[in-house]
Amino acid sequence: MGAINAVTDLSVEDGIALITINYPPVNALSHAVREGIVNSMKQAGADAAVKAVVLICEGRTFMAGADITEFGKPPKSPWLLEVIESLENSSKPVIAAIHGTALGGGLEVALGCHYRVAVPSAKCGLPEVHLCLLPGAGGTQRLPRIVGPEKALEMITSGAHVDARTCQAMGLLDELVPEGQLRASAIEFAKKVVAENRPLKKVRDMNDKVEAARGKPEIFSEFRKANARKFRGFLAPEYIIRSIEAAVNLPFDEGMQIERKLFQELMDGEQSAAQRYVFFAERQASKIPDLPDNLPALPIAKVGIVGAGTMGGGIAMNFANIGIPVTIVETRQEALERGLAVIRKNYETTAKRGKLKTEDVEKRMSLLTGTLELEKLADCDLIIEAVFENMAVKKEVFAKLDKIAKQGAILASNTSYLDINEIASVTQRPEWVLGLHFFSPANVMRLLEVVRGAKTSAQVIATAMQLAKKIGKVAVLVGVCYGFVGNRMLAARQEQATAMLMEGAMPWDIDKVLYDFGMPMGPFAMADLAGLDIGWNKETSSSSTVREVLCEMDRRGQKTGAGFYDYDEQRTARPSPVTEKIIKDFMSKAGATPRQLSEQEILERCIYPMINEGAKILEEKIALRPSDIDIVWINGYGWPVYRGGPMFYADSVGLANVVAKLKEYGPKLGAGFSISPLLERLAAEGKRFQDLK
Ligand code: 3H9
Repeated sequence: MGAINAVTDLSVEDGIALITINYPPVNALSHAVREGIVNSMKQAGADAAVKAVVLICEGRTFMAGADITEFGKPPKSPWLLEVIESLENSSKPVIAAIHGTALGGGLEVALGCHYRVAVPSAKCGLPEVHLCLLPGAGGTQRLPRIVGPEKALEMITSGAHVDARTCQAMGLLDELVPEGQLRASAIEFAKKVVAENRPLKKVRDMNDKVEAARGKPEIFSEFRKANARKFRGFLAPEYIIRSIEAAVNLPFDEGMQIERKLFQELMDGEQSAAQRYVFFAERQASKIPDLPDNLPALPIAKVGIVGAGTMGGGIAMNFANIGIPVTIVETRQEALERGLAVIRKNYETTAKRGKLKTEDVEKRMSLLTGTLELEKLADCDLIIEAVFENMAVKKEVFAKLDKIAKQGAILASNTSYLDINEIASVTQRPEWVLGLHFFSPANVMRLLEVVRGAKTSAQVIATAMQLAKKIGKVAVLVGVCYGFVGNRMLAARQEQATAMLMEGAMPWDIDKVLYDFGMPMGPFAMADLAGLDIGWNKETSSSSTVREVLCEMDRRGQKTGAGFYDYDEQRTARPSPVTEKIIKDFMSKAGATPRQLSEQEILERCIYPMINEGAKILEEKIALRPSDIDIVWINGYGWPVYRGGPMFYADSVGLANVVAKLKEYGPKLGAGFSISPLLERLAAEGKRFQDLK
């Protein structure tokens, strides 16, 4: 007894063997962990003094899954299935003792144990779907046997982390034990199992729930139908459904074979490669190479927001949600009241959907203070300006804030395009100034572009990155340029989409191609949603573009019932003959002959110029790494995660192919278009963006 290997310890207390795994940070089931468990089980099995076994983890969590870093490498025995068999086939009861998160392969290991106990703060889940996988170590076969196929479908296709109490209610956990006393309580539980001579409960043999669902294919067809929108484009949910169908219709061992086959197909596919890449890309984004290690974040106990419009209100909610008081400043009382009322309505809607307790609506609202005096922001640790997108206006606000804000306060602008350095220049403290570019709706969208000015201090950046995580955002550090990473690339796409209108493609043709690619909507549907009059000026409008003409006709998007599309009462979009005529009139005035653009051309002309712009962004060091650009597009613009982001997508298409196509389309791409030297170099060298170090 004692150390089994570098990550596993085996000890015996009062006849109970304790297998303790210690493999930081998340006890992922790497080879050493698997080997440690199997060897411990052998020893515990052979030791006559051992009556039962407890499997427990050190550190912040129970096993959080298979080791994702091992995927794609040659598998090494013992495999996870052997580990689980060694637990399930043990002649002595095995109890999983869970804290933190038992996820993926970790939960599958726990399902291989005869009993499961957990502390109330623990969570269980099978999140493989987020990696475009299915639980491949029996999860799709065992979970339905405990919780029934309906709940298993929900839990595995959503990948949700389910809290311990709900798990106990579903029968997934046998007992909850006091917080902080897992080890002692699990040993007590094991002793009870021995004393009462309880049976070795093997989940594989629990057939009641799956048998009850046999001959009811509607369980699956209805689930497919109800979730069709949510699953659009994703492979894994359908594979998961099929695997659970096998659990219902076949004996356990045959179901396991189906699970294995489906798992392997997913693992070998492009979607899983993309989603595994995104998993690490997201974590990489928070790592800033030139910040000193362990630079402490500044405390942010009070936040000020200038502007109670859609953005300001949404931003405020992020902080109220985590208990940070926010003071919101407006220039007019009615605008302030309207802003606060919108926030309240948002919270109430969430409460109505059961996602927020009614008392929490009041609690959060009570953290928000509205005022008309900028001076009230004097004691804020962070002030975020969210006023009209105009440099002169923003400068005026910052000059005032510089006089009002206390020393050591961070001053942020929520600008989407403007030069943070110019904004910072009107203050005496440019090192305290940065951009925090939230995406609309700011309380929902996960992306935060943290814009580093030329003088922004390291500590201010570190604080912003950590704060972003606290409010549930994915932060990406970007440099100063027009539109930063996201909107700058969006502009490249928009330019092409607009140009194609003048060649014969209609807005709905272009939107359809991007929707089918997996985007939530195309550029014209997006423009209608945002409002066509953003940046439009009635006084200077001169019917010079399709968009201007639409605005002049009061077709300003969804809010006016018409824009590029016509909308009915339910806001369902229909292609508009009015828009079509406007476009055709423009074409005939320009003497252009419409032609049929293929879906391939539409897709390539929308996306390849974006990739090219992304490469320029890398050359100019506006983004730290290609994967950061991908994280921006996935979290800020709904780029389909199963395509890994635009830069990953470019790698999978092949950079030489991208360059060849850009050259072919060259004359159509506009006078200002040029191919990025970085893109051209990588293509010539046969390299990928992922090879950039
Ligand atoms: C699976 O199990 C397949 C099986 O069904 C079948 C097999 C046959 N492996 O997120 P954090 C690293 S698929 C390797 O920042 P948090 C992560 O990269 C797996 N590494 O912490 C990071 O490294 P670094 C199913 C992993 O507290 C560090 O741990 N399981 C793994 O915010 C900290 O991570 C999942 O999909 C892993 N499995 O969140 C669970 N997990 O510090 C995936 C994490 O170098 N994990 N790392 O950047 C999570 O959801 C979160 O990490 C967790 C902690 C909630 C656990």
